[in-house]
Amino acid sequence: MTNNLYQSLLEKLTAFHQEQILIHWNSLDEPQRMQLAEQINAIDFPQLTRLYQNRDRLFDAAALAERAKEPPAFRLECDGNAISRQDAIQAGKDALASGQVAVLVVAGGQGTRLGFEHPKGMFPIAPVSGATLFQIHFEKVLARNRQYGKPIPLCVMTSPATHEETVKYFAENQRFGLAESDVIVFCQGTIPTVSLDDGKILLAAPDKIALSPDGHGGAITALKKNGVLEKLSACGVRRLFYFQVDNPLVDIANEEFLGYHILAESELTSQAIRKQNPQDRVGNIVSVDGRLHVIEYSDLPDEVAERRKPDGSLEIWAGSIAVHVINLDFLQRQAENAAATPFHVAKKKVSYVDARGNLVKPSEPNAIKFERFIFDLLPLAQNAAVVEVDSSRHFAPLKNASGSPTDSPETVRKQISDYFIEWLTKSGVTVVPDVKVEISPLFANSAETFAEKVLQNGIAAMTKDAYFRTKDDLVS
Ligand code: UD2
Repeated sequence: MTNNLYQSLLEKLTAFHQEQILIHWNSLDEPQRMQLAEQINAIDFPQLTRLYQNRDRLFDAAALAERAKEPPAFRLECDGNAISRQDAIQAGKDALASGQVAVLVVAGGQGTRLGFEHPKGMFPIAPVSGATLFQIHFEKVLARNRQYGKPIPLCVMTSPATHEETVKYFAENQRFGLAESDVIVFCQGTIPTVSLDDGKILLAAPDKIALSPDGHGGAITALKKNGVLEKLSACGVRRLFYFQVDNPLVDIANEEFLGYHILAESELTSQAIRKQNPQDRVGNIVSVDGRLHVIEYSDLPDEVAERRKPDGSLEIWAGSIAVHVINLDFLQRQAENAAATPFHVAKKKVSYVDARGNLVKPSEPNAIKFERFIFDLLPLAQNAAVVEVDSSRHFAPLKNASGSPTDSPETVRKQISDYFIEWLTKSGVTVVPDVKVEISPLFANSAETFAEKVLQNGIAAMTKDAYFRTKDDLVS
């Protein structure tokens, strides 16, 4: 029986020059052989072969960059926007009040740079309470949910590396108050990791293929495959608010942002921050021949990044912070079009088991991981739009380990605290230096609601660290 299995697998693999996968077959027991066979049968070999053969021309960022112009956008300091701020806010409120909005957070990444052994969303980041990224996001959704009296489904995309622990964490914490039916956790797909030199699929163990998540663009197929699009559509959802797990300052389901998207009749709208420096580590939203694209910071040539307008400001100013609103019907269409978004190549150091069964830990990049990016949907979207937001109020990405000068736990905590101190000072409260402040979204989810509460309770100064979660906390 397993001899037949071996023969049929060998035949399949030989056709694609991947027979090395079976090199340890004789030393495997029955269950291990079955596991390996299952993994082999799940691989799209023609696709993988095509990807490796075309690895140098899958995505031509240089050609895009040459023709890149600044994108049209709803700017922060501009009276000439085609849609007024008030109209946008009203349209966003209407969409939330009629239950048209769901939320998607991508949480499949492993936080390697952060040096954290668990799913990144479990990292304790709040400056006073120590709440995790997940808790902060869940409470923001719950706060919107209460504000509009409508459930806002929260979809969480995990990867095989983060799925089980994430599911367990949500259950242990009763989903931070969200109803079970409103939290949809689904796992993204994977793709084999291949050797940089010859495209051979690497083995993570004698009975295991080295697989890596297929990028956040994998959300498009995973949402469909797991029945999430269908489920959301059946609940009347029409727009998906998308963000990354590592940004605790994201203003989830912000009304104004949703409203611009709706009134501009856009299928995909992205938030942008004004870049401070040409080399800022964010994607660059650009316009090429009338379509929007994102060019990663690592792919934008310096001479393009440094181009200036006559007033001295950067021409390629729009930094993507990976916050988007995407129409559900647009996603449905793209999910049916397997070739909708291109794959990108990431050259990485990947440990593997060699022909003798030894684990090799390379010191130089030895492997290719193929990934899809959600923002490659931009050029396909009708009326794609860009909305500028203030970086200090919307973006505090947690990327690097403690002690790093930027995007580290310490810098992110300070940014969160500074953000809330601004709410206090705007409300007329004096905050003494070095005090840390945190405001739970369940207490107030905007500076305006916070100011109302301060007014009602009369509070003059903050002299020690404060965490506002219930009205009893409004005592200085
Ligand atoms: C991302 C963006 C960059 C900028 C920046 C803002 C890309 C390629 N670049 O850079 O343009 O917007 O974020 O912070 O996206 N993820 C998955 N599955 C995967 C891969 C990633 O869920 O297979 C999630 C991951 O959990 C994280 C997010 O996607 O929430 C971004 O991944 P990253 O940290 O690798 O991206 P980064 O920081 O290079």
